[in-house]
Amino acid sequence: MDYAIGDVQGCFKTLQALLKKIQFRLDSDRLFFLGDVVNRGRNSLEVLRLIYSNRDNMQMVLGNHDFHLLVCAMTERSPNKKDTFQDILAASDKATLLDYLLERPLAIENDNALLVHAGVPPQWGINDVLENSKLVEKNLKSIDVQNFLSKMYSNSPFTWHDQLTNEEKLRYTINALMRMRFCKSNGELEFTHKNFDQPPPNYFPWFTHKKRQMKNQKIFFGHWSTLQDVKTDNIYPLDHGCIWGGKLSAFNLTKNVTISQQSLEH
Ligand SMILES: [Mn+2]
Repeated sequence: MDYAIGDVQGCFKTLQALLKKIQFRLDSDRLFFLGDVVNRGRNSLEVLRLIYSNRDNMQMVLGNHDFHLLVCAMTERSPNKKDTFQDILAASDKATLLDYLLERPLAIENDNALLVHAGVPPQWGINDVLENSKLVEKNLKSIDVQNFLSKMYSNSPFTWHDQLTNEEKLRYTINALMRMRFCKSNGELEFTHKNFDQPPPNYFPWFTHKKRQMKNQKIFFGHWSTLQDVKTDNIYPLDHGCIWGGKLSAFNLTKNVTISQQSLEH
């Protein structure tokens, strides 16, 4: 069986309970983590070690928290007060784990489903997603990765257009795929609002735009824990707020059912 799993955010205890609940088998099952496997929770190191040690059966896309960890570990930026990944920064296997994260993709295409952390801007089709992700992934694997990471931490550009510099295109790709919630129909981003029911004026949740390119393809994503009962075709939000006392969920991609575990972190 294949499963997509929402934002773990260091909730190792709940993750273990969820894997028990789905009767996860290393010899026959595969897990696809939707990013933000670390930070905010108590056991980021254990979660990342588990995924790394089972890397033949477990895959993940990068989320904004995973990316933030890389930036804090490899540039002059310091963790902020809410960050809880100091266990990774102090670990004896830190280099191995960070190298593993640097090699992760921003998007995974699996059997006509796309797995991504935050979403896909309305103006992009599958090829735009994969091609632009590849450019970011190439930089993450390059020898100049520290310099690259130090330039990627910014909200701009908010809109995509062909005249952007390569650096701007890389930043837009990272922000769209890892951080987006609301946007305009042309893909103009916004990072302040989080509540589904209170969109900023003239912005809408990225998956509700009528002319969205990827309407006919399933998209599994995390990042937006306040999404409740979304009834949009082909849209599968799987961050069910484990870190906030909600649930950690696994979607069985073979049987099309969601299995959830109540958070054990509080
Ligand atoms: Mn996120």
